[in-house]
Amino acid sequence: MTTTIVRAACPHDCPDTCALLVTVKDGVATEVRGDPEHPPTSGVLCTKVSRYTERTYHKDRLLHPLRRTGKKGEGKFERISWEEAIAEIVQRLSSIALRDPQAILPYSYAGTMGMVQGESMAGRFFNRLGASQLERTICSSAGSAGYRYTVGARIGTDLEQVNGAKLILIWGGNPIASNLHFWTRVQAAKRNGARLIAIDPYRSLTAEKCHQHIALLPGTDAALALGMMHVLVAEDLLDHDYIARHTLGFEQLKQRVAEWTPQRTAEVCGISAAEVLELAREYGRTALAGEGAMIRANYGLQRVRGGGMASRNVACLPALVGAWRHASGGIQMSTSDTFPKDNAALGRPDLAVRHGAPARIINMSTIGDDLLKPASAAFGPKVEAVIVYNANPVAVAPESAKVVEGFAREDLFTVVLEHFQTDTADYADIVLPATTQLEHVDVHATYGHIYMMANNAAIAPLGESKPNTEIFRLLAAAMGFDEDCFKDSDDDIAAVAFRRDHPRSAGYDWDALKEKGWQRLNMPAAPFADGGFATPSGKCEFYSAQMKAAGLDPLPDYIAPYESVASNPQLGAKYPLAMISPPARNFLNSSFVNVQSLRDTEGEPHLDMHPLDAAARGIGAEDMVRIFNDRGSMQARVRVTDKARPGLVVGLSIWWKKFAADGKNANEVTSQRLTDMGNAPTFYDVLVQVEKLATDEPADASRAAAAAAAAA
Ligand SMILES: Nc1nc2c(c(=O)[nH]1)N[C@H]1C(S)=C(S)[C@@H](COP(=O)(O)OP(=O)(O)OC[C@H]3O[C@@H](n4cnc5c(=O)[nH]c(N)nc54)[C@H](O)[C@@H]3O)O[C@H]1N2
Ligand SMILES: Nc1nc2c(c(=O)[nH]1)N[C@H]1C(S)=C(S)[C@@H](COP(=O)(O)OP(=O)(O)OC[C@H]3O[C@@H](n4cnc5c(=O)[nH]c(N)nc54)[C@H](O)[C@@H]3O)O[C@H]1N2
Ligand code: SF4
Ligand SMILES: [Mo]
Repeated sequence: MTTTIVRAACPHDCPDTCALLVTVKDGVATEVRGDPEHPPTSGVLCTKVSRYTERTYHKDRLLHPLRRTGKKGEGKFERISWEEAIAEIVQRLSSIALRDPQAILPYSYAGTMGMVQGESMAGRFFNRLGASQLERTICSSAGSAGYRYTVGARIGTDLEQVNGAKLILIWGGNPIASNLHFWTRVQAAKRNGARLIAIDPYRSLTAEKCHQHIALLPGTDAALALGMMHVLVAEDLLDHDYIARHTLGFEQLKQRVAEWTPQRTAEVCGISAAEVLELAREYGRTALAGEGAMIRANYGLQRVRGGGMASRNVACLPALVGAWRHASGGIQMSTSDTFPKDNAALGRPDLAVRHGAPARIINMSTIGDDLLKPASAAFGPKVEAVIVYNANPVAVAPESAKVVEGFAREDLFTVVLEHFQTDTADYADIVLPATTQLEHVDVHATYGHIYMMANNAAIAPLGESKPNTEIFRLLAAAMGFDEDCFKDSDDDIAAVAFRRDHPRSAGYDWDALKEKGWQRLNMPAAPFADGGFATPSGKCEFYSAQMKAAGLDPLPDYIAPYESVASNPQLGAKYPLAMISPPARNFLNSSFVNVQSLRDTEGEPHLDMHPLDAAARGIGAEDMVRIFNDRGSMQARVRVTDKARPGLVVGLSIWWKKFAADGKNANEVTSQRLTDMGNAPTFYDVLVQVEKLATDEPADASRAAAAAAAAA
């Protein structure tokens, strides 16, 4: 028996991008562990990925290509060969491309965050084809836009410095579930005397363990930051030297925040004026005392109408109090832009230029509407084909009824590259089996730490599955694309992923990275201790000329949600409860929902509801309820709990629809309206009503039972 240990990287859409050690015995992966030597990972994995072999060797893994035999959505398929699959896809795509290649749309996100299995060969293929471009907005583009206007690039506090903080604001994030290795460091900081404050409408697992929890109304974070700035200015809790040397627009900011008294802020946020005052004082005093005052701003505050502005306002705070001076201060929203990726070499956007005008752009967050649009001068051609990889839009995209209607179109040709028969794969014409991270090569940047990460293939592909790259290589060859880049191996691609000529990744060497598994970027401990922001002015921009040019308010502002009782009383009268659907701990977006042990831990779709709201509707503990608005409805089992503040309901997500009693999930009620900047979705900007189901029987129990039996 031969046993080897292979160095790998977790592929999932999680800021931690852990370094993995995979034990392989006679060609079979038997264990996945965290690398004890990699500082961010420190030998620890989350529950999901420590069970990775369960997912890889799952009996439902797709192992050969399939062609649909039933109706769209029914999930009936027959086995076909790779030759048949490629020939059929190429025949369909070629005939559409003859008319207009822009009628073909790639749809992908971060099922794997690997740069090789992501937009490298796939990007080259769609660029060369002249297909529509996908605007990838579903997660972080609102916050990214707001942060970039202010700080210049998504660069922030180093994860490895968190231990030294004295005050940590966990703002719109639940790291125990979704950023575990940050939480480990928060615990270390707490042991050293740090105070932890969670800012979250919901008493999440994390908020429960902080010293203080500020339960503001969803979508009001921008106001809270304005109120804090008001107090910092009014009480002169300011780092005048840092402001003078490293910021732009302080005088205008001062005028703007004058109107945001603690009282007004408290009213908008649904909290007390004392909470606003104390938060600002504690933050300002800690930073001015030269101690680490850190903000971990996460995704919870971005998924509302004013999500970009909220992220911007929060990103202004560290510069006002000079918190950037301390390596354990500052703010981390994402570390993505720290990585000098070579996207031009990876996806070859230059190949698209041969078609003259740039291709039409479709926003992934409005896929529901866009699949239903007829051809028009403004829109361009009707979408006739969608190629889905690394994504599960039927479960994760907003306003699901529309998304389903779009994917159910008989005249739409859909190909899905997947590990499993997901809700989206049920609508495919052709399903292609993809390899998992244990079976292919990849290289990773991250969004929560600053190490480049390598993934070696640990085992051979299962069944007839192939890496995404290989699938696009086959398609390119069959389409007759003869550029050399379509012959690159996965190692060739990984070798050009980072720029060798950039100081942060100078001398990047794929062979060395593969052997070691990880390599820290060259970065100072405190990125903006002495200014040097990546904005046009080189300063932290309280006033942003770029925002003005984009038609936005150049100063921090508050943009109320589309849907809240205060901002839209008419809608609020009909649908008085705000609903959010943040990640469940044991799933990763919709990945892992089909892993039995993890689904057993989550149980079934739940809705957390405050006792007052439940009583007002005659809803008792554990009743089945229907959650609805004008867009749709879903069922869930209630948990009556004061974790949800009054007026708020919380449905942890993202369930596969086919595992729910009624075949639905939280995206039935979410909308396709976009954020103020970044064109991102507003998943947490939703009003609903909730009613008890007439009987305790789910509407379609047979469906859930059948799905459970099929998965068992
Ligand atoms: N286990 C697990 N880990 C994950 C994921 C997963 O699905 N499961 N998903 C991954 C992905 S794709 C992402 S983008 C990240 C997300 O990472 P996080 O942003 O940390 O996501 P959550 O853990 O849901 O934390 C969001 C918190 O924001 C709160 N919230 C909702 N609305 C508001 C609001 O208006 N204001 C404020 N202040 N808070 C609000 C929610 O109650 C929730 O507790 O996590 C990644 N990691
Ligand atoms: N209601 C609600 N909706 C949300 C959110 C929310 O909080 N609430 N969060 C949003 C966010 S932050 C995000 S990022 C999106 C996430 O949306 P997606 O990026 O679509 O994430 P997943 O649902 O995990 O689906 C990824 C799929 O990719 C597949 N996959 C993984 N690796 C590979 C591979 O190597 N090759 C191929 N071909 N397939 C692979 C997996 O099997 C999985 O089915 O969802 C969004 N939707
Ligand atoms: S999902 Fe996140 S915490 Fe879990 S192993 Fe992957 S990177 Fe680490
Ligand atoms: Mo995300």
